[in-house]
Amino acid sequence: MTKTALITGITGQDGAYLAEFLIKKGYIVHGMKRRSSLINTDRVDHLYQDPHVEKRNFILHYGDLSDSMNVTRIIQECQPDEIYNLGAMSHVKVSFDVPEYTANTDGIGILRILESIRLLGMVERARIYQASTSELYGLVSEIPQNERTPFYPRSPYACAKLYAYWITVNYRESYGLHASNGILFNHESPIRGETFVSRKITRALARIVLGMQDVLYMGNLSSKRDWGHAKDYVKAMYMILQQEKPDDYVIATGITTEVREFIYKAFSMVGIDLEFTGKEENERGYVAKINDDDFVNSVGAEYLGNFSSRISINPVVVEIDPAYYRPTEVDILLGDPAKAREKLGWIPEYDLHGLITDMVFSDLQLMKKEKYLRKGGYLTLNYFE
Ligand code: NDP
Ligand code: GDR
Repeated sequence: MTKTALITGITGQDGAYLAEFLIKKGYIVHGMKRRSSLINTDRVDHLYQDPHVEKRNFILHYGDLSDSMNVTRIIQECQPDEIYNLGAMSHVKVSFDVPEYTANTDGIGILRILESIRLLGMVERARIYQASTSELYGLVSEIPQNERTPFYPRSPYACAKLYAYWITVNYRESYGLHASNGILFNHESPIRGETFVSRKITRALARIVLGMQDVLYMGNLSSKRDWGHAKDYVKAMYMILQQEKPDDYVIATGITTEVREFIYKAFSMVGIDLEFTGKEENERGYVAKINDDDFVNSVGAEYLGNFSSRISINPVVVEIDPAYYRPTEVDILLGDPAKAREKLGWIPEYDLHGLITDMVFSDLQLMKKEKYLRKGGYLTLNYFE
């Protein structure tokens, strides 16, 4: 029997990887996409099928998690066996600017799905995955964090996700829904949103070595995150819904790294040794050494001369802009994935080195394309935050 899945947030990083993964498994995948003034389906363009094709296995529906009727109608139309609720205003810093919208989408969105399942009489049929987050641990009470670690959210985003976590548990316990939370720690990829820290770093690095940008402006360099690859993490989502009984799982690598160290590692991929001096707002990262062979092999011989002469005038490539600080910060996240390993058999394929390599080389390629376009007189975006 062909299974049908509905993914909210299908145009996002995880939605795109999950859709690809489920299609390979033979699923028919439906996705909720928002109407926007510019087309926002870049990440799933390779899966897109012309609506006039018969027997499509990838179908998009206009929708929004803040619209109850729309949520109910889409579920009724698709009759999904599995629902993955990935849709969210997912940027922690931005949630301080749009707290009410974040609460509505990230908190109440899943409630709309759960209630629809009851209303439509689909309790026995549909399994539900809620995209919960390590941000729930916030001001952590223990290290590492596991499924029993108490929550202490530190942002409007995390507060909204706290409601979503508990309402998912509550519907499971009250009505017997097969509803599970994946408590996923940070996961990144070459298609990560540009303003999350990992991608901001790898994009800026590519632009700096190609001579398209001078400095990377950062916020708090001392926070620590447990970073994995999104491709591994969407597999865990699927595995969670294949379990006979619904449950909640931490998905993490079990290794934590400072933001500063992430920057250092990314630059070292292209033969650049960075050193950091100064404290807090006065901290700077500068180029201490260029390993010419590594630079040439990774970036290209034609870029070395220009980069070296720029660095000889001003070697600073990382500076702090307090605008990127958050009103309340989550200092350290480190997950214990033992339960997922034992019960799901989930083991990630990528380590941090593999993740950073994937992202750095992908962004180098992307920025070379942009440079080429600019050279040809075409306009490209500046990606100001
Ligand atoms: P993205 O920000 O890349 O994607 C979010 C998706 O949600 C996009 O498709 C976006 O649409 C959609 N969306 C936003 N608002 C609404 C709305 N009101 N109604 C319907 N859809 C909406 O996030 P990720 O792919 O990284 O994350 C997926 C989920 O997992 C999110 O819920 C996130 O909070 C959670 N999470 C992510 C982690 C990570 O490290 N990536 C870790 C733990 C949890 P559009 O493209 O139009 O903006
Ligand atoms: P996070 O991811 O808040 O953990 O949420 P993000 O990459 O935004 O920040 C990670 C850490 O880096 C610090 N930081 C900066 N962050 C950004 N975005 N930009 C900067 O310039 C910068 N400088 C330092 C941050 O302060 C923070 O400590 C992500 C999202 O995907 C959530 O949706 C998800 O739930 C969690 O991961 C798990």
